[in-house]
Amino acid sequence: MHLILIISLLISSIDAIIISQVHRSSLFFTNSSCALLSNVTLPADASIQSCIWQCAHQDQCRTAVYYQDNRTCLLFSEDCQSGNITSSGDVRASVICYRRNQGSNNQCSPRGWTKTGYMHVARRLPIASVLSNGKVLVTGGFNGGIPQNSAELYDPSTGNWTMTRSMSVARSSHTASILSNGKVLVTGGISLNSAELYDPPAGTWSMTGNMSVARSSHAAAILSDGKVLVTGGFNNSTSQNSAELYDPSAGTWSMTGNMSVARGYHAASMLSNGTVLVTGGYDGGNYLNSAELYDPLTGIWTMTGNMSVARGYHAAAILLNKTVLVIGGCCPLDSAELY
Ligand SMILES: *[C@@H]1O[C@H](CO)[C@@H](O)[C@H](O)[C@H]1NC(C)=O
Ligand SMILES: *[C@@H]1O[C@H](CO)[C@@H](O)[C@H](O)[C@H]1NC(C)=O
Ligand SMILES: *[C@@H]1O[C@H](CO)[C@@H](O)[C@H](O)[C@H]1NC(C)=O
Ligand SMILES: *[C@@H]1O[C@H](CO)[C@@H](O)[C@H](O)[C@H]1NC(C)=O
Ligand SMILES: *[C@@H]1O[C@H](CO)[C@@H](O)[C@H](O)[C@H]1NC(C)=O
Ligand SMILES: *[C@@H]1O[C@H](CO)[C@@H](O)[C@H](O)[C@H]1NC(C)=O
Ligand SMILES: *[C@@H]1O[C@H](CO)[C@@H](O)[C@H](O)[C@H]1NC(C)=O
Ligand SMILES: *[C@@H]1O[C@H](CO)[C@@H](O)[C@H](O)[C@H]1NC(C)=O
Ligand SMILES: *[C@@H]1O[C@H](CO)[C@@H](O)[C@H](O)[C@H]1NC(C)=O
Ligand SMILES: *[C@@H]1O[C@H](CO)[C@@H](O)[C@H](O)[C@H]1NC(C)=O
Ligand SMILES: *[C@@H]1O[C@H](CO)[C@@H](O)[C@H](O)[C@H]1NC(C)=O
Ligand SMILES: CC(=O)N[C@H]1CO[C@H](CO)[C@@H](O)[C@@H]1O
Repeated sequence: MHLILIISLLISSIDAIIISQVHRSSLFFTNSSCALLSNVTLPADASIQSCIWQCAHQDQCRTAVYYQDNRTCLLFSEDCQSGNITSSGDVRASVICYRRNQGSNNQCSPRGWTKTGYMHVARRLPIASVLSNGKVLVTGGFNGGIPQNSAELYDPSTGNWTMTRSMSVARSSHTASILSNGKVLVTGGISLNSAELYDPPAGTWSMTGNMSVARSSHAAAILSDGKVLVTGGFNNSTSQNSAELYDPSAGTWSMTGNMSVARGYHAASMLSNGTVLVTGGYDGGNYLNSAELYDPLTGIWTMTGNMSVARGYHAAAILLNKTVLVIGGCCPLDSAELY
């Protein structure tokens, strides 16, 4: 028999609604679709309220599950309900659905894809940047083959997109990098050597120094000193071996060492020791298996081991243990390898 109490109360100083569903003589499995944020063992004098308090003080927490028997308080990042946290058996537990917004539904989002708001402009090859305020800035890309200058912001809290000011120049196959001052540097695009900066609080763009070389389908990496390294790319149809550095404090570019191989459609990954690894790409005629390392202290590139296959238009990700995972690539590849 489940005794379900629904109590709504406002915790002072926190703009939130607590809905407490207290299930007694029940075992709650936590293999639900909700993502576990943390698992806290509360002290002996703890209560359900202490578990609510834990949740109320974590920005991402939506649901708390409290096991009375062993004072375990589990916090989840989504709105869960008893239907998702299956109950059976005879262990005493309490599920507290904590809701930050009265409007949010009292349900746990299933894992997988959920539709969210539509952008105002359809885009191929847009570039997305997560800003420090949590919003996502999307810039440029092609619409019907035409590069776009428009930009829009995604607000994760509402799922809505709003247009922000447009870039001065239409860009696709460009790069976007978040600087340590929170501004976003966009560089190049088809036949473009120009670069501009987006200021998130003001929502405005301003031109900054030009690169020496027009670059599209190039790659950018932020160095540990805050400078931005751009590498290769295409000036019209010619693949480039050069690389340049942007100094955010001066707003200027300077050439740095050339790569050994001219490449576009490659990937640049920042290794944990500050070295930049560039992998594969396309030189205008062939896909590339080669990889090279940039040393920011000397500005010199050195070849490193080849990948087992040539990859262009691929993706690279840094794993938590610092290993680099390169994935897929042109035409199309299902293989992946680790550096
Ligand atoms: C959750 O785990 C329980 C016990 O292991 C199992 O019986 C149940 O089918 C699982 N539910 C889901 C949705 O995976
Ligand atoms: C919570 O932590 C305890 C102790 O470390 C562990 O036994 C338990 O399995 C954890 N529960 C979950 C859902 O991770
Ligand atoms: C507390 O009890 C619950 C329910 O039996 C169990 O899932 C959890 O692992 C327990 N946690 C600890 C730390 O024993
Ligand atoms: C969680 O609850 C939602 C809403 O009731 C449901 O759509 C979803 O399938 C449930 N997920 C699981 C894993 O039971
Ligand atoms: C930057 O390059 C563009 C052409 O790509 C040119 O119109 C502009 O004057 C240049 N700006 C500076 C500061 O050199
Ligand atoms: C692009 O390449 C052409 C040669 O194809 C060269 O004349 C031009 O200076 C280059 N422009 C830039 C900005 O790199
Ligand atoms: C690069 O391509 C653009 C557009 O196709 C063209 O207008 C420009 O003349 C080309 N530049 C060079 C240097 O080939
Ligand atoms: C870098 O490569 C360019 C050609 O892409 C060449 O003009 C330049 O001299 C090279 N720079 C150095 C330092 O080798
Ligand atoms: C950084 O790591 C790379 C790849 O492991 C290595 O080749 C390079 O020598 C390291 N650089 C320094 C300064 O340790
Ligand atoms: C790397 O691959 C290139 C061809 O893409 C080849 O010329 C070169 O010898 C290879 N290097 C090593 C060390 O295998
Ligand atoms: C890092 O993780 C990868 C993938 O699991 C693994 O192959 C590799 O050996 C790990 N490296 C280290 C240094 O633990
Ligand atoms: C996902 C989504 O579209 N969210 C909201 C965007 O804003 C309108 C109101 O302008 C809401 O109705 C949507 O639910």
